[in-house]
Amino acid sequence: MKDPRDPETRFFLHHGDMTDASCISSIVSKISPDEVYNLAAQSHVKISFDQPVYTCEIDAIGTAKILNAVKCAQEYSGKTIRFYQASSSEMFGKVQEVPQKETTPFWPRSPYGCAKLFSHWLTINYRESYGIHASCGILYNHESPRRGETFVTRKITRAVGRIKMGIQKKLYLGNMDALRDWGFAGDFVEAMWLMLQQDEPSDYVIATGRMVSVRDFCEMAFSAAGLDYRDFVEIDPRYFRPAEVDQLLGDPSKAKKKFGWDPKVSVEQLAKMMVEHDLDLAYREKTLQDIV
Ligand code: G4F
Repeated sequence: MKDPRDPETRFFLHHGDMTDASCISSIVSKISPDEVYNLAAQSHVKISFDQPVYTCEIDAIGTAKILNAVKCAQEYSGKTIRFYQASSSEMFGKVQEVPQKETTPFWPRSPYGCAKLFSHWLTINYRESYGIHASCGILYNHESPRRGETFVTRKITRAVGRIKMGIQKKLYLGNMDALRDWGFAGDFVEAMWLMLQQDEPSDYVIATGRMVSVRDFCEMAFSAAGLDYRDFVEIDPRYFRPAEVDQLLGDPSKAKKKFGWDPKVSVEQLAKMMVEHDLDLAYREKTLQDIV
């Protein structure tokens, strides 16, 4: 008998590819999951302008493949499979209302935003057409020390660490006036799970309800290491986007009311957490450089 506490028996990785409908289908029918979280994406907004077709293949058509696999598996086995779709605040783009809520009209400003909007509506369509327990989390920017290094918060905190350790001189950024509602990924993932524990599926804005600029985030991150960002940050037009989302501010009151969700980590705490992690990383980098 397998020990259910053994991670080896509780966690398996199955190889798959979002472009391959047959493999997605066979994985879903083979494992017969209770819950499916579709976080698969080409998730970088700037890259989506350079790779629009690939972005749509994964972020839009990929969702159609997973949803259809869930529908077929559910029809075949009779078992309910709950589905989470990672919708994005990027769908609000040129915002039609401040703050944005679940009923705010969408106006995406990038191939990424357009692809996510397709998936958002397709998820709602599967819920309405086939009674699938499918919910969309309209998540605002969520960050942590695990964030990819080409997203602006991590790019900044990586630079802070490296500048502090003397292995980087400058940080080049694009639009520092962009405003975002940044939260901690750990808090936001809890909201995803809570959504699927509800009796009825629905769509929820997940945000902190506070908006700060890229410049403000720089200020917080550099000062957490005792530095003044103005001494190190320069603007490089390469990082501007063909169309920008100037501001995003979410109203998470539906999630709070329905399942008591509240973010616990402030943007100041988040910046400090990421800087501490990246100071440590840069220290190790520097030590390695000094040895070899
Ligand atoms: O960190 P970002 O690249 O995130 P963005 O574009 O807001 O998208 C992220 O959040 C979305 C949720 O709203 C997700 F759906 C999406 O997958 C992703 O996780 O850029 C944030 C802001 C932008 O306005 C950008 O123009 O920072 C500005 N920015 C300024 N300089 C920069 C830079 N962004 C990046 N990546 N690199 C820069 O040098």
